[in-house]
Amino acid sequence: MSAKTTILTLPEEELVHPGHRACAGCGLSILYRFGLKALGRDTILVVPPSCLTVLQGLYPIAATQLPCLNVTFASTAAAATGIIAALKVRGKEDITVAAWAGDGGTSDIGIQALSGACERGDNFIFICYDNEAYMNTGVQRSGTTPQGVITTTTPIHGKPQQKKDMPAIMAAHTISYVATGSAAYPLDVYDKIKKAKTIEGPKYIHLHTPCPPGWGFDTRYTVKVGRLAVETGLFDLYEIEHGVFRLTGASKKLLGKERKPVAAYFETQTRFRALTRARISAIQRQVDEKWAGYEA
Ligand SMILES: Cc1ncc(C[n+]2csc(CCOP(=O)(O)OP(=O)(O)O)c2C)c(N)n1
Ligand code: SF4
Ligand SMILES: [Mg+2]
Repeated sequence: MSAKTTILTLPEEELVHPGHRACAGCGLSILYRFGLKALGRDTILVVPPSCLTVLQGLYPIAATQLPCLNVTFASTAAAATGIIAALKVRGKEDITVAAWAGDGGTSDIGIQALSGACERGDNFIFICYDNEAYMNTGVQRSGTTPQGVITTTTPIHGKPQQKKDMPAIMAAHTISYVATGSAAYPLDVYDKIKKAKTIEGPKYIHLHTPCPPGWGFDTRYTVKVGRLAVETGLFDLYEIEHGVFRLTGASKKLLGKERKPVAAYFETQTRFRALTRARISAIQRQVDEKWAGYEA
């Protein structure tokens, strides 16, 4: 891979304006800024209903500089397919088509169109920002909400089910590039999106984006919370390139080292308040087993 981008080599041009409408401390807003820098001006965006539609606002006072189609939840990837076809007819295949959808719009409502586009091999980048609930409508649980999390639809004991493993589902489509990233490591995300642009066919990037009001932490701790998810081994940074899995960045550095206990992450957020000691121990065991697999 080419040299890693640093804050000194990051392009200065801003494609997201400072006056956007996301909450203070929004993890998505960090990665949208870095992500659009990586995608560049020759990009058409496709966005379903989500906090991102709020962040952007509507033309002519949108907070971003790129053309964007706001589409229905279920049709994000299908709309991207249509744009790719139209660009082909016009001989403009050098334009990048990038879908940005929330976890609800990706793992629940948009999954069939995404699966179809990937099975067809359409040339686009699908980016899921995972704030682990339906935040825009008031914190309802989604397929990627972790087990035990309190949401407005799992208000007493927390969500009983496990978090849906979207990157693994996308890797099962045998697409050429699947990667994960975190708002705590935006330069890593920048490099992964840049790399995705060079690969033909469908690319899927899954981003962990802490959300202060939905997760219950102070707006100044977004990066700290995002880092803890990685340092405890709960959310891992990796790439699956042409079927080959490798840990990257901060997760790769954890190999052979002692990870922080998962409880250190849970303590930072009120959404985990229903977790009992027994449940935390069970989650710690699951994480340890996953990492034993990585070490092996
Ligand atoms: C078919 C349909 N159902 C419900 C809604 C209402 N709705 C708008 S945004 C949203 C939440 C989206 O959640 P997610 O995709 O995780 O994005 P986030 O809001 O968390 O950024 C919902 C349910 C809608 N617009 N369309
Ligand atoms: S609710 Fe969460 S994801 Fe949505 S704009 Fe606010 S901080 Fe960002
Ligand atoms: Mg969400």
